[in-house]
Amino acid sequence: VRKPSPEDRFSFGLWTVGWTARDQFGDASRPELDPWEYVGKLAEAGAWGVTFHDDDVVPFGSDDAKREEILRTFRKAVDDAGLVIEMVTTNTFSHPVFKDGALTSNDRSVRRFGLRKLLRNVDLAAEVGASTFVMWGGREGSEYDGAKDVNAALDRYREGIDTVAAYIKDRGYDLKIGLEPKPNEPRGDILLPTVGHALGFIAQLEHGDIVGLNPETGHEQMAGLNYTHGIAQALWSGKLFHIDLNGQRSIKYDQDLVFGHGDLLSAFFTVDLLENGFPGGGPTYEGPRHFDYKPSRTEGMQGVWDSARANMEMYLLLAEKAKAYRADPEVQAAFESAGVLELSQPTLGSGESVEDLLADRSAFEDFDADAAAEREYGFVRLNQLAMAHLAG
Ligand code: 3MF
Ligand code: MG
Ligand code: MG
Ligand code: MG
Repeated sequence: VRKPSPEDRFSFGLWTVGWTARDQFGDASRPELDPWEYVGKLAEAGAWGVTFHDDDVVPFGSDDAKREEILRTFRKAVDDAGLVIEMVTTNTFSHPVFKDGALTSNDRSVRRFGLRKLLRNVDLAAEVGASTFVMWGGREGSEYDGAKDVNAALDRYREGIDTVAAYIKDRGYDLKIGLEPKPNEPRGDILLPTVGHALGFIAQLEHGDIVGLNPETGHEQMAGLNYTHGIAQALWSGKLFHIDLNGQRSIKYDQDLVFGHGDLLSAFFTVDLLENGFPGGGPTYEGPRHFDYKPSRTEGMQGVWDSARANMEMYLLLAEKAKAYRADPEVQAAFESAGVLELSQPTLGSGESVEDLLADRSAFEDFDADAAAEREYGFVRLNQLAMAHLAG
């Protein structure tokens, strides 16, 4: 497979390659480098962009002078490396002050502090030229149903997101918000657990026009859901603003494996959708190919860079296979006989009213359901063609 290049628009969270592998049960297994030490290596590996949480670059609680100095050094390194800062996000989950959430903490003073931290980071995102402001509310949730008034929590969540969105508009920033759903971990249950919950929430916002989604592969799969269907519905809703690609093997703790190292077949169809769009046409994803993975704890610094490269290589391998799959005349014929393309045809004729449908005896009274039930769709053959391209 060819080498990744900036045209591929691959980007990485600084917290991915920068993860020192401290986990629930063990200490760090890798050294912590300064933030600017990662960017040159990312560019060398073929990445185009880098993303970060405020605290990934400037330690929590740094004073303004220190913050300015660190940001200057970091931005120079990013520029020197030729990378783009395409997305900025806010850490509202690490400091214990956020143990019951930021925007939905039961403690009002914590909510006000969380909102200020977010607004300050919106300014930074705009300043560094990011186009997406991701908000993952990892601590917004509960372990105990009695501990959270979910009606009030959603009111506060809406108030918080609307305040941030209104601020973006008021300042004239060219930024969109990407909400990142996750079902659980670190909270027992997190609010906005899936793509669908988040879409329902966005519909209730006053400034929902600039609020969309940043769905993560593993987050949907942790809930046993289909990631490709999730991003498909986000696309259909005009809300797929950004993506977090990674790997997850079934319903268990959040693994953050390399993209494609979890459910490979699902990853194939994810790339097929991102690269080739829906079979019958429709909205397409134009954003960056962003990875949110963790180099496994067994890996040293060599493993960090090998795993970063592996994400891009997996994506490019799958993109090649997905192109060949779509171009294959046998696949096109199988699409046709499976009705995949027929689904794009509206169910009612153009200008047909429900009265016309009721008057159409061929649609019901004279419809031979048993004969229609005889139709063979050939979905297994179609899937086998996909498998042959994937494994071949
Ligand atoms: C956790 C995540 C987060 C978010 C990030 C926002 C630390 O499972 O996925 O990574 O992606 O906070 O971009
Ligand atoms: Mg994640
Ligand atoms: Mg994850
Ligand atoms: Mg993520």
